[in-house]
Amino acid sequence: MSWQEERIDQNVYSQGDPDKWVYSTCNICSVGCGCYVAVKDDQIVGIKGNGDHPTNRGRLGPKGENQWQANQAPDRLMSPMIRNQDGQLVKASWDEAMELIVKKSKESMEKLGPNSISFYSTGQGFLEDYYTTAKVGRAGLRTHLLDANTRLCTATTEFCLLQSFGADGTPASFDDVDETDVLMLFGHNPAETGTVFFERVMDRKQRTSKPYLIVVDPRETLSAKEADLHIPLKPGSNLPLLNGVLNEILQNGKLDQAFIDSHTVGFDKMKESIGDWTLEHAAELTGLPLEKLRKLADVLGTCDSLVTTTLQGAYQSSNATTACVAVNNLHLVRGLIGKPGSGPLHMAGQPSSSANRTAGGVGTYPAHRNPTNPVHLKEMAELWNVDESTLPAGPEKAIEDIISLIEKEKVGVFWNIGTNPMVSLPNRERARKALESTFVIVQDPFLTETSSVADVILPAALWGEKEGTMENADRTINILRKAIEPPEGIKSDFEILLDFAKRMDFRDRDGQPLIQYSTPEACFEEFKRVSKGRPCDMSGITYERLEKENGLRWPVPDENSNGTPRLYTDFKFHTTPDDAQTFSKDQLTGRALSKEDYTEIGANGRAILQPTPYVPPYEQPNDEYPTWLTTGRLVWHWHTRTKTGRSPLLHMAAQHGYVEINEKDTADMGIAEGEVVRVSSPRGEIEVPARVGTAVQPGLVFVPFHFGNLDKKEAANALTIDLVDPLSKQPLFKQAACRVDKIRKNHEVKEGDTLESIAANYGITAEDLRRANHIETPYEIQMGISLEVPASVINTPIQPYLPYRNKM
Ligand SMILES: Nc1nc2c(c(=O)[nH]1)N[C@H]1C(S)=C(S)[C@@H](COP(=O)(O)OP(=O)(O)OC[C@H]3O[C@@H](n4cnc5c(=O)[nH]c(N)nc54)[C@H](O)[C@@H]3O)O[C@H]1N2
Ligand SMILES: Nc1nc2c(c(=O)[nH]1)N[C@H]1C(S)=C(S)[C@@H](COP(=O)(O)OP(=O)(O)OC[C@H]3O[C@@H](n4cnc5c(=O)[nH]c(N)nc54)[C@H](O)[C@@H]3O)O[C@H]1N2
Ligand code: SF4
Ligand SMILES: [Mo]
Repeated sequence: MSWQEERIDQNVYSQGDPDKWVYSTCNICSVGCGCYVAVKDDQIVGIKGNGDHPTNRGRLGPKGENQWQANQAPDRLMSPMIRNQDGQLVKASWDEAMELIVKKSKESMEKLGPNSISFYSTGQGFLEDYYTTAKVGRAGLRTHLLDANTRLCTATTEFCLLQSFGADGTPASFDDVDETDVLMLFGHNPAETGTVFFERVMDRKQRTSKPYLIVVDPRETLSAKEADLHIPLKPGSNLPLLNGVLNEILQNGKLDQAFIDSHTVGFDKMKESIGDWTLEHAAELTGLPLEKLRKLADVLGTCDSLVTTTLQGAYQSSNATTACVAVNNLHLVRGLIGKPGSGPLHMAGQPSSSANRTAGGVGTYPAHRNPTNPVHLKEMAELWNVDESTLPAGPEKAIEDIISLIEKEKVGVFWNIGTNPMVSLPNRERARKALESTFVIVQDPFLTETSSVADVILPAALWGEKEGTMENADRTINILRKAIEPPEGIKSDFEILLDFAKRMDFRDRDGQPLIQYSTPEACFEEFKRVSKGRPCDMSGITYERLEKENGLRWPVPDENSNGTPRLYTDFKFHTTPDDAQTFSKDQLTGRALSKEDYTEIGANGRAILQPTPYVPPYEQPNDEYPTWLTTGRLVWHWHTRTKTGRSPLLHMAAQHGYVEINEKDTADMGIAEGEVVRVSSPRGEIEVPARVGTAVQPGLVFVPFHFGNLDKKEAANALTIDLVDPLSKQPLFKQAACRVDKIRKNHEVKEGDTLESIAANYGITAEDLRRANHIETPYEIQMGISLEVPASVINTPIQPYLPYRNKM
């Protein structure tokens, strides 16, 4: 059973009732909560949850409730800008900006060939934008350099699904979470990153004590605090954990032999690849006690239903795709997929990153078509009415590949839409140098850190000011209606792309304009035709239905279909070569396989049990950098804070960067709460206050990545490593080696010094000085002794957060 009852959360600042409430969807995270936008005098004045929406039954989280304040921010971009000869960004007209882009694009195509223009887009736009990017990019410009911040986010979702099931699309849905006996959150902290989803889990758990909750996370997160079984493994040891546990289950667990025989291939190879993994070996590499591993193997090996979610602790970690494939293997050998309450639920993060993968705005062609399969390219050419030979083919190019191509001067235009790579890319110093060397377009509602490398800035309309659809983490397509017109002079991403296509005069085979639609709805209708017969078939969806029925899960093959809450109920997978979205990759090296290789696997509709070879983390703590660094999120902020930093409440709740350190480590190092310390890695360093606690294990520190101001030394990505997973090419944000150093001065105590006077001299409080030196009473200081004075102390607290409100 889902939510026990609806509860309408709302946050409205309006004198008198709003003039209207407009149907929409929260544009923050991948949970995809239904909402209504309050409009008064043509301004957005608030938001409330949609009580009829099955995902949230009216609930909203703190970011959901406060997102609309960014629309009102006084510093929104109101006109395009062009960098002049003096290096200054100056206001320009749309015509000037777009003509410059057209000129640069043509120059680049002429000089460097079509594959020299790169779109780097987002997981926060609309399906219609992504489909248009795919068509403009591939059939218009004929470039294969299409990627998005989804590479940093959910590339591993896609690749682990491709490896095991042949196509993207997560098997289980939130409905299965409502039914399952056991829920395993694997590297996923929804209490802070999917608050309404976590409330939904806890709403049921409080009433029925189900599901049994397992949380696999090196930190004791707010989610882990609610777990029946918390697995605080060492950073980077997901695969040793899974290989050990799975091998144990193969020996002693309840296998579904009939399922394995009828619906999978590759059992022997998979088994062989983990044959040496004893629980003892797993215990050694994960740092976990043997009893914990036995307990985990027992629960996972015997439960009658199981949903496993994976997120960044899996995707941005060592052996990312392989560990997620191991999760798929677990579900397959137990036959726990395609059945009520069972299946992997490989999550998304951003509100529509899944839509970008579905619509073909990143690596693969629209509607899960394989860019290395001539059959699929031919279909695409027919659908777009273009010459098949003009469509770029081959494996995808990821952002880190594109950065390398920029460094080799092979990219003439880099078009950045709805993402802020100067804060979000790993090893940002390298990325900055690369982007400074090419022509960069930044399309964003605000001036961001990435504007510093922009040659042209295009101001984009925000959520609430445009119409379109998004796909959430469980394949639900939701609609967002336009609540208000954007401020004058601002265009939506969709309109900007259409304008570009028109100015470039892209044509189809018959000499007609390549893009013939002019509204998001007409674009969606075209995408429906493109999706027909594919795994994500949306033929039965209309904008009207999406609003009336509060979202629909694909596939929706016709108007009589109510959508598909669970994939693979017939145990038929997308693994016949001409159905599959991929010919898959070698599980160890990531080398793309050929059609012949894939045909040889002989899956033909059966799921593939892939081998799961282990590779130790590339960078591990060492003498110079003895500490593990991990990075991630706080409940109060959204990524690079361009929206949440503009909401007074969210800004006040967490105002600056910090590093969280275990209290044992701070005691050893003599670091006081709030004391500014230096964290350095082989790539760079930051100086941020220490937060002392027990949530991180000793030997590990956590830095939130939300704070990336170029003028401050607090960006997590000054430290992270630009190493990617060989299959998904997703960066390894969750593990690097670092060191923490005190940045202290010494003070020789002289006659007349008091704690107060010394502290005042250095601009800190006497209390901070006392704590930094473990002084119990003010009388302990004597002349001649040397006191350690923290460089500074910043003690702005982070607002505590209660993970679910039913508790109150
Ligand atoms: N408040 C908030 N919510 C968000 C976002 C946001 O910015 N702010 N962003 C959204 C987006 S785009 C995404 S992708 C999601 C991300 O959502 P999550 O994945 O839930 O969030 P993270 O904090 O990135 O990472 C999750 C956990 O991985 C753990 N971890 C680190 N190393 C390992 C490891 O080796 N193994 C395991 N098992 N775990 C490890 C970390 O301790 C962390 O608690 O959140 C979405 N929701
Ligand atoms: N160290 C570390 N780094 C990470 C991660 C981590 O866990 N640790 N997580 C990674 C993950 S999972 C993600 S998803 C990325 C996120 O990283 P980014 O995508 O770079 O972060 P955002 O702040 O979400 O950037 C979105 C941008 O789009 C703009 N925007 C908002 N609405 C619109 C719109 O409608 N149109 C346009 N054109 N622009 C709009 C915003 O103002 C903002 O500048 O960060 C990644 N980087
Ligand atoms: S859980 Fe996600 S989608 Fe729902 S209100 Fe919060 S941020 Fe928005
Ligand atoms: Mo993400």
